[in-house]
Amino acid sequence: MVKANERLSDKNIDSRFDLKTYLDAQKTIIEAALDRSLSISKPEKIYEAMRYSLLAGGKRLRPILCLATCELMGGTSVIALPTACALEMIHTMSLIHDDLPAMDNDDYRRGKLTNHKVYGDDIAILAGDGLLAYAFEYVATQTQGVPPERLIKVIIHLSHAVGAEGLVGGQVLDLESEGKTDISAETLTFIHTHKTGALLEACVLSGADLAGANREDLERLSKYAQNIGLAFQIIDDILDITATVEELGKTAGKDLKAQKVTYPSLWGIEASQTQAQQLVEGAIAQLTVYGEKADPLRAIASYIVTRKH
Ligand code: GRG
Repeated sequence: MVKANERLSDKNIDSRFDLKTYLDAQKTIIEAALDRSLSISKPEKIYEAMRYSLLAGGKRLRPILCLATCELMGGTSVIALPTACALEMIHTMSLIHDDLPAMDNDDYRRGKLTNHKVYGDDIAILAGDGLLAYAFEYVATQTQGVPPERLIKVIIHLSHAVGAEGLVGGQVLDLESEGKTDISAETLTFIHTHKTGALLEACVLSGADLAGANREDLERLSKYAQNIGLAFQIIDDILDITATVEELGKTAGKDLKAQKVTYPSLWGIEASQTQAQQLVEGAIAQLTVYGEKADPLRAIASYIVTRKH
């Protein structure tokens, strides 16, 4: 077990937990579940556009977090799988809309042409809308063996993460900040806790609530999620500078080109890396009480700062 004050390194996680094997196995389960979740119906074009982005790959970090937290809290992956898929549907819709010309305007995502480049802006908007609506339907209709009051909690977590207190609010402030050079670290953190952190927190809390977690567990897991959410975004900003197009599967160096204020532009790359590391250590400290059972969540936190894409 990693002690709260123990310095985090790849080595001490890898020595007792094979993260790659774990992530590969979870990804296989999630890819198959996503493929089953949405079949082609009429009108074919919209289903094809929805499936194009939903099945385009990606790390599947959000569903993996949901399954891992549910299991940590004594639940099974079976009860969490529909919610895990719904979280990936919501994440995918946010990527489709983010890539649109009216938003971040990108041609590539997950190593493929963006949805609007293949299907046009109109269908891409509707594909995102379709995925968003379907995510909620999917949770409500496909979850089995969970009391309805727990499902309502999940719906609240998902809707909170989507709305003005989550993705939408973060995106609005991000758009408003474009071209401004006087963005403070506080504003930047507001953007990212909403745009990135809220959905990651919803993954963890939904998984926990499906398993019937108590208030103390939810508080610990919430802090864990907030820390990894911010660390995730700091690393995202660093990778935008240091990683290649091939590694990222999307345009690299975009922030610099757009003269966007980011964590590395405020603090420098090294200080940003240190900050992300400290956040992950703080996240891992929340897991101490769970012993080795929490190794998957520890390893996921460690992966967030060591990832290359
Ligand atoms: C939710 C109604 C509604 C609208 C969406 C466009 C928008 C509003 C919000 C933007 C949200 C966004 C794109 C945030 C960035 C989050 C982020 C860091 C994405 C990259 O996540 P990864 O690295 O991607 O996990 P993969 O491809 O691995 O899944």
